[in-house]
Amino acid sequence: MVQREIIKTRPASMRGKIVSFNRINRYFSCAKPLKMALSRFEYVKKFELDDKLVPECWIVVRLDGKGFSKFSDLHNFVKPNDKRALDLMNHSAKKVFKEINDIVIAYGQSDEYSFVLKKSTTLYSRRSAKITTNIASLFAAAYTFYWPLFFEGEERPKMVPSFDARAVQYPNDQVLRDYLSWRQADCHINNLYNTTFWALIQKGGLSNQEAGKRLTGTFAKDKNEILFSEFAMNYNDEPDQFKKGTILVKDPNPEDKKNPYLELYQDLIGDTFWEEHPELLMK
Ligand SMILES: Nc1nc2c(ncn2[C@@H]2O[C@H](COP(=O)(O)OP(=O)(O)O)[C@@H](O)[C@H]2O)c(=O)[nH]1
Ligand SMILES: [Mg+2]
Repeated sequence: MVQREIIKTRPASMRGKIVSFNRINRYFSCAKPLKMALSRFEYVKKFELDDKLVPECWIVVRLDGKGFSKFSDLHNFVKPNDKRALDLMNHSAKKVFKEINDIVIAYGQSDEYSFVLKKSTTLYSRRSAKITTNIASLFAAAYTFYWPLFFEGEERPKMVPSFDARAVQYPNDQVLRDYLSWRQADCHINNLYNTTFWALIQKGGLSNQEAGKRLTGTFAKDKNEILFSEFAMNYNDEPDQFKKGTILVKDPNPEDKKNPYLELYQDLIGDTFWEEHPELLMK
């Protein structure tokens, strides 16, 4: 249809000849036919859904490694925690932090990371898909790019890692704090379970199935007791990075200008952390 309109008005020198569409466009200096084509097709934009996040809410983007059970096995991650993998997650998160000014705080554990954007952010006009895809792709690219820094002697991972991401809106400070507390509680529960599970296997000689069975129906105090009485392990002595996950915030007075972040492994469920960083919730 568009082509026919153009052909009708093309110059005598081109009439009756098979002339490339490009050449016709060039003759008309591109402007007119392209514009016509644009307006003819532009209606397709109406099929796009508006996914703008509402104003004045905290935005949390949580990404999660896809198929990381398999990914961690393939790369022989230390069980239950591989410090190299966790540090690589933190390093990749810092890259995201650096690129996106409006991130206030981030929290990571296992194969997941949450990024909190300030309430007033206008990043991508608050369009959910734009924000989540940008953060997830940046993170995945950084994870691959920085792999050799953490996995010595390896140029890159053996398979391409990927992360899914979602954006969730939290309408006030309390819900935001509860969200972060939820992720940290998840870290604690999983880590206590995994630490006991792998102690039963690696030190106690149980099979995976036997260890799983042994832990069925146990509470936190039972797992602490198994670790203490059977393996002389005090769960409290496990590294804070494993027990608490990683909190990332900007360092107001960085010693190293290239690394202007504080990597904290501390409790964020209680009030202390928030009292020490009152500026975070003012954003
Ligand atoms: N060995 C090991 N595995 C890890 C570590 N961090 C994450 N993982 C693996 O990643 C998985 C993350 O859980 P989840 O997202 O539910 O599993 P996914 O759907 O396979 O990505 C865990 O179950 C572990 O198998 C680590 O430090 N060491
Ligand atoms: Mg995962």
